Amino acid sequence: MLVWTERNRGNGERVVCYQRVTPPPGGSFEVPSDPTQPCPTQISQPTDAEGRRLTASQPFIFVGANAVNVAYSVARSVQESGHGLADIYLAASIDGGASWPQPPVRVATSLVETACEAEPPGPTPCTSCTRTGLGPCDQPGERELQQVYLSPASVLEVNQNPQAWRRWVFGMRLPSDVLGFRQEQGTGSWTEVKILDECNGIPPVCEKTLESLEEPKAECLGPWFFAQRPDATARGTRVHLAWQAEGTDRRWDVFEAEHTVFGTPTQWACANVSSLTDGLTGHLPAVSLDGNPQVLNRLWADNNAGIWKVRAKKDLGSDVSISGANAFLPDIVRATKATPPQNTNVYAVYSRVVNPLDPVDPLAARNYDIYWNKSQDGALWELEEPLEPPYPTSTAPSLFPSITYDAQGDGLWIVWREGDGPNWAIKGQKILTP
Ligand SMILES: [Ca+2]
Ligand SMILES: [Ca+2]
Repeated sequence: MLVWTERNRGNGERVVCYQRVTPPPGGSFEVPSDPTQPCPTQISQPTDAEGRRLTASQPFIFVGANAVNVAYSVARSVQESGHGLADIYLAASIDGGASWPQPPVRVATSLVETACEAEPPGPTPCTSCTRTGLGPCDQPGERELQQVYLSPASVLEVNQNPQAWRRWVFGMRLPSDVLGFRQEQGTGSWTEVKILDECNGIPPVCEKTLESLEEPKAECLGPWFFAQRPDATARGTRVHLAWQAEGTDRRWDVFEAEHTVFGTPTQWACANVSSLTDGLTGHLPAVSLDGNPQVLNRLWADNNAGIWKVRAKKDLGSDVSISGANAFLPDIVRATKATPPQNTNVYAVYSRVVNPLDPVDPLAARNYDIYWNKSQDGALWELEEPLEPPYPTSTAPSLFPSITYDAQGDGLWIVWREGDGPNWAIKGQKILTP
């Protein structure tokens, strides 16, 4: 199953697209860069309940036994007022992604003018700043309450005894909240959990502006601030979330939070994954919670020794580089093959710059290729391998790789974005048939 963001050439808005691919026997497929239809299946909706145009991005897909969740970020079109705000939506399928009968639901809401807050610093204390109903915030000392939700992720938590489940959608509320929204089985409502408040206390006060992303203030450092690029994984009632935020060394660093007991959904344990004091950047985390017994594997990209590499850390072990130089954008999967012989390897995929001589912005349009690596235990890794031809010789940037097993559990697939210029294709290639 694929999700991606596509720009509608008619009106310029972005939409979240979905396609269920039946892997062809040839071992590769392509979603071309210029499809006749903008989307095989459009997940996101073009307008909100009030008829305003929307633009959608940042899709995250979770695939369970029959449950498929697609969480994504939605902002108002720049053609509409209030386009600096953003919400989180969730589309859910219960038949393995074959149909999406219900419209997506808004999990985290900022796009309603129903509340006002005190204008800081506020010449007079605000005693009644919350309103119900639409209307401008026209009282002295008031301004419209603005909340921006970004970077969604989603999983399903399943309890065996008694049998029960809940949906989780994770999201970041600028500048300082790492949130979980939970929906219990049989209910339609969503309850917010402030994950970091459960384990690190209340964040320091920090001016909440998008501009702070450029130049964070001294008090805007730590696991709360400007959190983004999450990945989430779940097995049973063990739910694991990782993200990047401003470390105390004023670099991106990787943080994580884990919840394990179904009956206490507000209880999370938090930790940092990359070093907060080494002066180095650690970012772009990917996590997998699989195997029997369960193993937690993490990947991220960091510039240890001045060279960008992908690092791996298993459970409580130490971290290790697993890639060649100039590697970014990792993804990870542990084999979940259903039929014997059981394959318990863990696989990593990432993009690497092919010709790194020009030390420019690493995410600029240069030639990246896709590499992958595997480990039997998640601690010791083998030598990386490029994709089979023709992709090692493609001169276009090959970026944003994902890795997964197919539904039969016997084929390992890498899917990535391929192409120069404004139009990109999505490519898929099988690398392994155990
Ligand atoms: Ca660091
Ligand atoms: Ca390439």
